[in-house]
Amino acid sequence: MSLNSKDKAAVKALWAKISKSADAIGADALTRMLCVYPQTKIYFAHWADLSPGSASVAAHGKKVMGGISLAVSKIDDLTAGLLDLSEQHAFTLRVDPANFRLLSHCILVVLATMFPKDFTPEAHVALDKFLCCVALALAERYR
Ligand code: HNI
Repeated sequence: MSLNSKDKAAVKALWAKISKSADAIGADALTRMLCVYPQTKIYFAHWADLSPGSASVAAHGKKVMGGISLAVSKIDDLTAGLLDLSEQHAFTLRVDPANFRLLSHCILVVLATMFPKDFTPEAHVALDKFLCCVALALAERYR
């Protein structure tokens, strides 16, 4: 899976429209992941409150979207750009990389609901490919 120049342009154009809402997107995507795929709660058992919209969920949603923002800026070389984050998820956090696709799916759902006009089929396919590439880059350091 690789992104062509059309995909990259579509991702950047969508990101330009949605990035100011990144915190809200992150909080909703994380809330959905924890609700729809409750097995993901295992990684956040140390938080005081995992309920929808809690301060921990909001703070972490913001961090995740910071990671997505970094990925957009490193879109031409995601493997190198996300290597530190991959290292952290693989060795410190020990997150099963299968979970990356679950969060990616939730991000897509949130974008579709928050930005129905901008989330055209073309934007959808570009973002889906981008998030697959992000997940692949995050899995780089696992083995
Ligand atoms: Ni993830 C921490 C980015 C998917 C579990 N994660 C981070 C941080 C960023 C980040 C950025 C903060 C690192 C730091 O503090 O330096 N995570 C991303 C991105 C994705 C992702 C871009 C995928 C799109 N992370 C996931 C998934 C899980 C996950 C799918 C588990 C289901 N991440 C964590 C955990 C932490 C974390 C756990 C530490 C949180 C904490 O509060 O201790």
